[in-house]
Amino acid sequence: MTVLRFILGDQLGRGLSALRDLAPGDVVLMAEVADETVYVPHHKQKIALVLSAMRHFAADLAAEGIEVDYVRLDDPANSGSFTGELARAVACRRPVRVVVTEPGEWRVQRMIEGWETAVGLPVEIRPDDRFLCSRDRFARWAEGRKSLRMEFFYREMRRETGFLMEGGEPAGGRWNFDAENRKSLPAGQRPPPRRRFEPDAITREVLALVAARFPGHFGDLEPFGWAVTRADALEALEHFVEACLPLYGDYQDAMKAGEPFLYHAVLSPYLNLGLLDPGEVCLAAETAWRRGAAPLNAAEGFVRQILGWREYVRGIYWLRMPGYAATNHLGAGRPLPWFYWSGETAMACIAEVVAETRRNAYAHHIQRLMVTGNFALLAGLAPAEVEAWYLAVYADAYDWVELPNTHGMVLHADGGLMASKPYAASGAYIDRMSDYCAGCAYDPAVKTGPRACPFNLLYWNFLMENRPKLSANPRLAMPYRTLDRMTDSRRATIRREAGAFLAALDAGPAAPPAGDQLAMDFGA
Ligand code: FAD
Ligand code: DLZ
Ligand code: SF4
Repeated sequence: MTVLRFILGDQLGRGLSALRDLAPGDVVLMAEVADETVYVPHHKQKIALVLSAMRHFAADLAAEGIEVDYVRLDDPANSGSFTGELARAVACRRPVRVVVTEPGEWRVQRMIEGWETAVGLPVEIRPDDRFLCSRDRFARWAEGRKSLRMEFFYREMRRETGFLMEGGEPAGGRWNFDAENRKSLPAGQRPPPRRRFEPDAITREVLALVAARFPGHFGDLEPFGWAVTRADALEALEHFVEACLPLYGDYQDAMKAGEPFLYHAVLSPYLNLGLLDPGEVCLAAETAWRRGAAPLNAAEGFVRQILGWREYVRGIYWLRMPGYAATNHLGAGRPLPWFYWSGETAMACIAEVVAETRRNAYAHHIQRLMVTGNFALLAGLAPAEVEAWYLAVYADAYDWVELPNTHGMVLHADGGLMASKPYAASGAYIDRMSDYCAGCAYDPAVKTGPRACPFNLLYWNFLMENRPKLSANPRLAMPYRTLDRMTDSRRATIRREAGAFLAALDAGPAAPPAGDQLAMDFGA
């Protein structure tokens, strides 16, 4: 009476719903499949991280005496797809039924819904309860609300979970300490070095596989220092809480050339793979605050990201998919410029963020939102192309979390479901929060002319171009008033220069040179 339990690559927790009630004779199936490695040209470190973490998790299960069918990417019999591997395992093991945990992507959910027909067996899809808010709970919260603002969801989650609550009230008497969390990093302040994990024999084998099989994918494969086991991910959490959390809040929005991690957690890949649990991570931050090892603005700022934003974006994804991805409120359609992959641009901020992304498969939130994201919004880049880029280049990228952040928060393509106004900003914001501008060919203080920061030109151009859709937004009243105070000739100059910049962008490479491996991965 074998039950086949199919565990996907981002479901690597022993408490996973599909692993509960495991009985003798049951078989766990895990499969490295070509389809999952190429549906976008994932960063090489991301593929290595997923495959190595899968292999370590499978080894841990086997060490417990659990029967594991593990299919490697280079197995000659590997069919290359989840459905194909399930069919092979069913033919070989002859189970009575299949158990899975709901996946993190709509694309895979659709696939799983076809499995009963594909293999002729009952397929039980269990809820993924590794989140603090279930899909149903979020739908109940959203029901009947005109506006789905994260802030209100977050407060309800604080009350419900009790994190950072005291006697039914938020600790410190406030729900939100964001106003204290916008400092720029003082010159000379050096954030602590990050904990890196030396690749073991399993990881080294995976690194060789990835180097041989995905040479044209984006990103540097080595040095590779990610944790690939729960034990190491817990060590990374401990290091963050001790060394970084105390200043996490203060410098949450800061950016500094050469300091890609600052005081951020760098834990999202582990949370998303299932190596860490969001509840234990929030608890670690709360405990640090309660024992006086971190201030409240830091602990609250951190808990808000996980209990608030992370749960909220997942809720939005499952509430609104599949239609969500197809909206394009601002009608944006410009192809993604090639410099998103190459980093070859005179805009120092973008060059820096792309270079760090290539090196680390990581950029922190403000870099994603206010540099590459802000540019994509202002330049009217096509949502689907921007989303494919974000899904490919970061080690933590999965559709359920990447899509709402990009489509909703960055590109305003959902018409304001997630964010009450577009996160559009001129060069002054980037200059205030970073040191990027000091090394740039452009000047953030210059508004027009050859030295004008493109973010300045594009910001005002964006407001003019989207006036019919945005000018009634009360949160944009001030910039529209400023725009209206400009002379006609100034507005015309901005339109002309922004138009020339965008025309040059369109004339530049949008795709890699012919014959380039990345071009082949894109089917170009
Ligand atoms: P910290 O800043 O230290 O935050 C702590 C944790 O909070 C993170 O580990 C993460 O789990 C969670 N978190 C913080 N902000 C968000 C958010 N907006 N949405 C969801 N969780 C959040 N995050 C992903 O995990 N995967 C993605 O594919 C992803 N794509 C993004 C795309 C864009 C355009 C933007 C603007 C943000 C995206 N984020 C994504 C959210 C956020 O940028 C990352 O979670 C964060 O940078 C991860 O680094 P960290 O662990 O150092 O985070
Ligand atoms: C991201 C990824 C990659 C690169 N490779 C695999 C794989 O070979 N096998 C697997 O089970 N999962 C992989 N994943 C993660 C899946 O893409 C992820 O589980 C689904 O997209 C559902 O979120
Ligand atoms: Fe970026 Fe403009 Fe600053 Fe250059 S001047 S780094 S383009 S914000």
